[in-house]
Amino acid sequence: MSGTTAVKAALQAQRIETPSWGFGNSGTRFKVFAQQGVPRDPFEKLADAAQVHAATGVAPTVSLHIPWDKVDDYAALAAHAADVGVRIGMINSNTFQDDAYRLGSVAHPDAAVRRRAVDHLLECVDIMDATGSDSLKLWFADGTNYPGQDDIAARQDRLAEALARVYDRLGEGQRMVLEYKLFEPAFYTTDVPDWGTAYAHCLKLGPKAKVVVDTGHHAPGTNIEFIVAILLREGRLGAFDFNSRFYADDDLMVGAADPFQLFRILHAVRAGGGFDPAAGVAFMLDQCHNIEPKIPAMIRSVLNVQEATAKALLVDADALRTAQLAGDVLGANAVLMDAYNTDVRPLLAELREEMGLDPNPVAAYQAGGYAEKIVAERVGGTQAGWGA
Ligand code: AOS
Ligand code: ZN
Ligand code: ZN
Repeated sequence: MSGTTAVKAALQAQRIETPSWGFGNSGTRFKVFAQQGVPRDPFEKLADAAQVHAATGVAPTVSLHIPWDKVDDYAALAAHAADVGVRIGMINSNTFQDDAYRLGSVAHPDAAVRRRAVDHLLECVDIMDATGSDSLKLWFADGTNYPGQDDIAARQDRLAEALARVYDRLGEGQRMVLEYKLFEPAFYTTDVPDWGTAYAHCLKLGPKAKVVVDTGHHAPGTNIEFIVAILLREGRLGAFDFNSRFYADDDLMVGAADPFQLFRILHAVRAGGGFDPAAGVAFMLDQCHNIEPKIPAMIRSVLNVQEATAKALLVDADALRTAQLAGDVLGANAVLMDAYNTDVRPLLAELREEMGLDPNPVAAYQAGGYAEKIVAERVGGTQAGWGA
């Protein structure tokens, strides 16, 4: 295989998962700007996600969020996904929106609240069984706001106990992925604030527990590619939640704020063997499109990941190794920058044509009439939103 053919093959094999909640209305705590044609239920969210896959050819799975995507019949939801051309991806739990969780969920001081949270997580595994999903995605809003509010280590013990109960319930071929976040909604301590804490819990649990790196969940200046390299080296990188940020957890389109950082992260993925499907890394988008139209924004995001991936794949690995071993600092850096500065859009356009797709997926979606159709059809009912 020539270099370009291998790069194209890797790009064609890459899978990028979209989030059901990215198709619903969203906003900040100041205002949710409603958009016309937004899905009214999980079935319509899957139909919108299928448009992203149809346009890009690499986004065949959709993350669900429970209870935002609660339905009576999950097998029917999975069948609907297949009908529209996608599959159910990760099941995201929610232990942050009930009044009971004011002081936390799995780390709450009250055992009854912890039980309620664990019951929800176990229900999510039932939903994995019913939908064929292989991953339970855990993000906990647990933490404290004031020094002295609760015992830091005791909260870790409670968290570990809850995680172990859920881990034991996982079936054959199922896994859990644990996401960390520096702060928000808790402002003094967060119970899973960083990759080290997540990794420590995963290590204790066993090989079916892996870490999720959400690119918006670090302190400014954090070297995310270093974290990625370490987790891959330890076989514990479970998934990415891709998005981009200027300040905190902005959840903007991936690659919008800092395309060079995205490239560096994906270079670390490639160097650590993370593009090999056997590595089991899920490339997920965790974004909210507050002011931009949602489906084209999701398509744009997929393209941004593809462009950064293509550049990472174009890094001349042999030349890089030679320069590194020779101590050629400038030469090694130049190899990386040459790849980053390559315009990969013609290569991706060519690949799409080879895949029978329109070379310009955003334009193809916009010309297809789907946006007008959903605005006309989706009247009545309540439009789904972040949190509903
Ligand atoms: C929260 O900040 C995390 O990024 C979560 O991954 C996610 O956005 C939330 O659970 C919605 O599903
Ligand atoms: Zn996330
Ligand atoms: Zn987040």
